[in-house]
Amino acid sequence: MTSASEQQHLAGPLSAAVANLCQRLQPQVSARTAAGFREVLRRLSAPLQVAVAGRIKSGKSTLVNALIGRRVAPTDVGECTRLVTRFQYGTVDRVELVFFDGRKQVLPFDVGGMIPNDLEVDFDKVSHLEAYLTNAVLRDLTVIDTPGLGSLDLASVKRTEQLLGAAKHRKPGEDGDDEPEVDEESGDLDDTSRNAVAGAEAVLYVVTQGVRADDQQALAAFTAATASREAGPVNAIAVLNKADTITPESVTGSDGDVWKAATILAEKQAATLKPRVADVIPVIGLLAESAESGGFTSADADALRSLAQLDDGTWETMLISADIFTTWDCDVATGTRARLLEKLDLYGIRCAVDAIKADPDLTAGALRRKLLDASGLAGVRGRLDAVFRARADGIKAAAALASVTALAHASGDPGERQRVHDAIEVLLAKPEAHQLRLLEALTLVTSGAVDMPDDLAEEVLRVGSSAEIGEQLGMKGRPHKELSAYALERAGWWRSFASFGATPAQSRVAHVVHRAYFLIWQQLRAQ
Ligand SMILES: Nc1nc2c(ncn2[C@@H]2O[C@H](COP(=O)(O)OP(=O)(O)OP(=O)(O)O)[C@@H](O)[C@H]2O)c(=O)[nH]1
Ligand SMILES: [Mg+2]
Repeated sequence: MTSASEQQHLAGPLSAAVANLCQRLQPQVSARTAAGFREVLRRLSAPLQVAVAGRIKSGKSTLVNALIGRRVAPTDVGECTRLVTRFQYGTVDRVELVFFDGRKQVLPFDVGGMIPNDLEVDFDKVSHLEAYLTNAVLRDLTVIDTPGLGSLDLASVKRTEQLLGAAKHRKPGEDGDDEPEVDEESGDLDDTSRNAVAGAEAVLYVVTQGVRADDQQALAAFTAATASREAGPVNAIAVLNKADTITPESVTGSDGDVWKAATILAEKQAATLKPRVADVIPVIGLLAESAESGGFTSADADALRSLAQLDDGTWETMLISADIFTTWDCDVATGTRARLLEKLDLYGIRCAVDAIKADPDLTAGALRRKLLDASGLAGVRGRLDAVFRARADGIKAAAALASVTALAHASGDPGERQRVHDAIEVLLAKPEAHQLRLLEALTLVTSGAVDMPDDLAEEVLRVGSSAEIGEQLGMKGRPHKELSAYALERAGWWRSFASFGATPAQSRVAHVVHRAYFLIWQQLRAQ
């Protein structure tokens, strides 16, 4: 069966160039490598694959629901949360359990329209879940919900790594009929494909208050799981989730404001996690999920209106803790209050009641929008668009090229490796494909593979992570003439750095940066 997502077009000219390269090389390589290339081609035409990763219970599934706009991933306890679930676009809502032997079993949604929490299957045999949903967001983004990294449950971790790293479970017929033979012929194909078609091309990393020292390690674990692909500022952003649970009093400069405290903490965490991630954005996943996925109802709005009638003293007392909130004697039923807590938590409830007090005529719809605003989801969406969607072409093409290189290396045939290498060099020498080389250089620098002085690393990051010339030069809005002169000056500087003073590894990066500036200068001159 072919899902709608597989009929998507390529993300842009860079992906098209790499697809073209794969197609041209196919007749010149071994059957095994060619099978890998077919997989790369399939992946190139699918939407960008974004994995939502992070520690256990950091709110990954909640955020996935908010992003998709539907409460479909089970949150809290249950078996599903231990499985990787890939949410992709489909013309009919459908969930499939995928077994390690490639078998699939359709799962019915539960009464609430969610993926069922308890699966009556042999867990050891299950690889992952594939969810096909009609939600428009998934047309150009496949979202992969993962079990918590750093989880003590080794089996879950292994499954995650396998899925992020493996391409074992293809749909029948997808890779041509010769595929199974190749598979039997060589036990290596799975490993090769694992490198070639690692599941995630980008990562949304979920942290909560106080990045622990081993969160950095968890991020590195993601990198390891994506095999040949590094996570870096081009393809990784982080969110500081559960911002509502931050005690503002513990954050200097917050003036007692939760959101301000979250923003300050997010900036601090960005300093810790950079340059592994582009940004750390505060968000309240729970509020976002309730407001965005139909969880917040007019009955909830009515209950909040009743609560808004309480006198200030009672109200402040009730908000001291979740326990007091549910057990305090008041007209709103205890069950209703528990439900509100589950959907909004104390901070969301306070926000909603404040909004009602400020405008007693607020409709349920308007209240829902207020909660959505308070959740910070728009900020996350904005960054997803700016970092992932806008760069999907570059990210996908770079990932595919890394895969092609890995496939050629794994072939064990020096002639084949050289042919692939030469073809890639020809591709990268073209001005229009230079962006790929720049992305590669950027990743080398930000991952620490190539050591650069901080100011130079910063410059590589700036030039490489934007497609807008003003931003690349760090001179947004400045006159054309200034931009042009600066680009030329930096081109010259990087060229001499490449020749004098740089280590061989730095020199390779410097050549790429030099050429990037040169191409910018050429482009400015042509305008
Ligand atoms: N207060 C608050 N609670 C949240 C927020 N986001 C998620 N939660 C709660 O945190 C708990 C865990 O959320 P999940 O989305 O299941 O977390 P997860 O990271 O997917 O968990 P695992 O998959 O088990 O690792 C749930 O009870 C959520 O309701 C948030 O922004 N604020
Ligand atoms: Mg989960």
